[in-house]
Formats: sequence, C-alpha cells, structure tokens
Amino acid sequence: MTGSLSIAARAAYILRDNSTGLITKAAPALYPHQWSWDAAFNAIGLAAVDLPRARLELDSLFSGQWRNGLLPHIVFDPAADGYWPGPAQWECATLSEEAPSAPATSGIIDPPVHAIAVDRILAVARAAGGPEAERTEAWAAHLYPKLLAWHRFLARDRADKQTGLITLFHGWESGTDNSPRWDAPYAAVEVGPSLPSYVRKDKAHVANAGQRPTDREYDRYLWLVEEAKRASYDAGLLRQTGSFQVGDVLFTAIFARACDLLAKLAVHLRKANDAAELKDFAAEARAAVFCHVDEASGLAADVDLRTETWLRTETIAGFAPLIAGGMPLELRRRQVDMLLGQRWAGHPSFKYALPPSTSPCSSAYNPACYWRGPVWPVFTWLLTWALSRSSEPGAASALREASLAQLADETFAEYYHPVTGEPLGSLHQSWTAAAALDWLF
Ligand code: 9YW
Repeated sequence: MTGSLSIAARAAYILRDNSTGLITKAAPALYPHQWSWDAAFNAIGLAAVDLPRARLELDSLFSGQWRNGLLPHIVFDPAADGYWPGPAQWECATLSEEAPSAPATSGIIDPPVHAIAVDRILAVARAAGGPEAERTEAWAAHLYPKLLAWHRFLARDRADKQTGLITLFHGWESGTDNSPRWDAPYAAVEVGPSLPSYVRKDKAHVANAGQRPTDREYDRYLWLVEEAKRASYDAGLLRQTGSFQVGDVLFTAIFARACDLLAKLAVHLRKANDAAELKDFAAEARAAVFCHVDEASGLAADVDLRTETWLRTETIAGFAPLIAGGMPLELRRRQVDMLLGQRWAGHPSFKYALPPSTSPCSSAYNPACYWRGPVWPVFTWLLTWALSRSSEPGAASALREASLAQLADETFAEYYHPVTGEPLGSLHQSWTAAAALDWLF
C-alpha cells in the first residue's frame, strides 16, 4: 500500500476498533467513554468512511444533553469502567434537575466544535449524493434544535458580561487541561479539606507518568468538581462561588465559528430569526476574541475573571483569532507568520514543522507533558480547517503535509514530542485517526 492509503486504512481500523457500536471511545483504554469535542472530531473522520456512523456518533452524544441545553463533556458508557472520576463521582442527575437520568454524564462542558462537524458531514453527504445525502439532510434538520439549544446555553449561561468571552469553571472545559495558560488561576485554587481521597487510574495507561498532569494538578481538578457539585452545576451559582473562573479565547473563537455555521444551517432550514440570533452570537464572540489580542506578542490572551488579569503565556490558544476567522488582514498575516515561524512550528529543534501546544520559547514549555509542549494532531487539524477557510491555503497544506508525515508512524498517538517526534500519551487515539482520515479524504 502507498503511504497515504496505508495511513487512511489504519485510521479507519482504529475508529472501528474503538467503537462500542453506539459511540467511539476517545481512546481504547485511557478514555473508554465519549468525550464531547472528541465525538465531533471523530464524526468528521467517520464521515469519510461511514456516514451513518458519523451521524450516530453525534446522536449518541446529544442523547446526554441537559434540559437547559448544556452538552456535557463526557457521556459515560455504562458498560465501561476504568476512568475516574466516573458517574458515581459526578452524580449529575441527583444534584441537578437539568441533567438526564440516563445516560450518565459529567456536569461540565467542552469546546463547541459540533456545528463544525455537522457542516462537514453535510458537505461530504451532499458530494456523495443519493439516499445517504437525503438521510443526512433529514438528520441535520432533526439535530438542529439540539445544537441551537447548546449554543443558546453558551450565550445565556456562559458569556461573560464584561469581556464577552465564554466563562469556564474548570480547566477541563477548555479541553487543554494542564496548559500553562491556566497556571495562574489554578495557583489561586485552594483545595478544601473535604476533598474525598482518590486513586488516579489514568497514570496506569501511559508509559511515563511525567506525560500526564501532576497529582497536585489533579487535586485541583477534583476540587473544582466538588465546587461544581455544591453549586448543582448551576452557572449562576458558580459565578458567585467558583474559585476558578476564566474567559477562554480559544473556546470563544470556536463558538464564533460554530455559530456562523449553525446560522448557515438555520438559513438552509428557513429559520430566519434563529439565523439572525446566531449571527449576533458569532459577532459578539468574534469581537471578544479580537479585543483580547495582546499588541506586543500578537497572540490572544485568556482572562482570569476573578482578578481581571490577562493571561499571556505563549500557548497555542493564542492563535484563537485564526480559528475565529474574519480577522483584519494585517493581524491574520502576523499570526500566520508567527505560527509557521521560529517561535512555533518552525523552531529549529523540531522534527516536524508543527505547532506545539506551548511555544518552545516560553519558560512554561515542557515538550513531553500533555498540553505543556507536545504537538496534538487534532489541534493541527483544527488549524488547517480554519486556515483553509481564511484564504491561507498554503499554510494549511504545509501543516497538513507535516502532520501526515508524522502520522506515517501509524501509532496515532494522542500527542507527540516536538523534538524527537516520539508518540506520547495514549496510542490509537480516535481523534488523531479522525484527523488523518479527513486530511486524506
Ligand atoms: C482527561 C479525551 C480527552 C480530551 C481532552 C484531553 C484529555 C481527559 O482527553 O482529557 O481525563 O483529562 O485533554 O481535550 O477531550 O481525548
């Protein structure tokens, strides 16, 4: 088999092997449930090989949606064990009337890439034509109100009034769990004496525990879950009591782009009022992202909402304006040059010219540890997706080619060491396989 064909075939096998028949596990052992943003990326990859499964992936995820529109960051597979904290720790249906009694879910959120997935699945189906295209149109119309409720939830419950940024009450909600972008707000989180004792299960699934968050970080993660439980997962209460409250530029940028696409679907479904509402959400979110670009570095900065401080660590989230799209030409050129330049993908020590999760020029850079330095192929996919829609096809294809060269090792790792190119974290990670499939489709 030629290189590309072999990567695509292997990626398709991984998505099949990680399937329970209803969901695609985020990873075979480390993450045996359905994570929200993983499911959206996985659905994009599945669209290339199996449209019914792509649709099912999102249907399964949305079966865990809460009555208030919240789309939880994990929908638990009742048959799976081995991930902690599980349903018994989250206790969502007991603590919140908004949560469904089944399936069991977590009570926090993940970045809203779902409308991006629906748009991609529709495009693939329309290009294929025939009965699958008709089924996919009907499916999208059926899913649409749930997507709208999710976006309305974010605009209503999570948009911060001062900054316009989407508020997170837990670093997990950003999807970039231990990124140094959250070091300052986490340092201010005081773990209470009532944190239940626990045994981490995640460390058993990786070659080296140094590739995962530390125990100190985990204590804080679990303490924030306790705080969320005490507030019955209610955003209004968490704004009064939460000891971690940040405005996330990356989450907000994804929301802006996803609102554009949901508005497009609303127009297609002849829902003019919804489309106008979604366009407003998009405009507000995009403006908030652009307002938080640090003039000196050219990167977007998150905000610690409790101290009203900008968080300027050089992480990949600083490229949020590229994800949001629609930025002034000058800023776009500056960001693209920086992304490909020596502070990022073009760093001379790197094996592949790919952007790491934290700049090698930052004092927080740790090339082997999770979101503190490694390259995440799924994030590279998101950047290529955005760049190719922002009149930057050259940058998009350079990143795509470099990532596919890396993925030719066929480990489909969760993340990679930028200098050695070594696969790290979990292997056979679903969203890494999905990214490869979409690139090769
Ligand atoms: C955890 C599943 C998830 C991703 C997150 C990533 C990691 C899980 O894995 O978090 O237990 O910390 O940070 O973005 O959705 O792939």
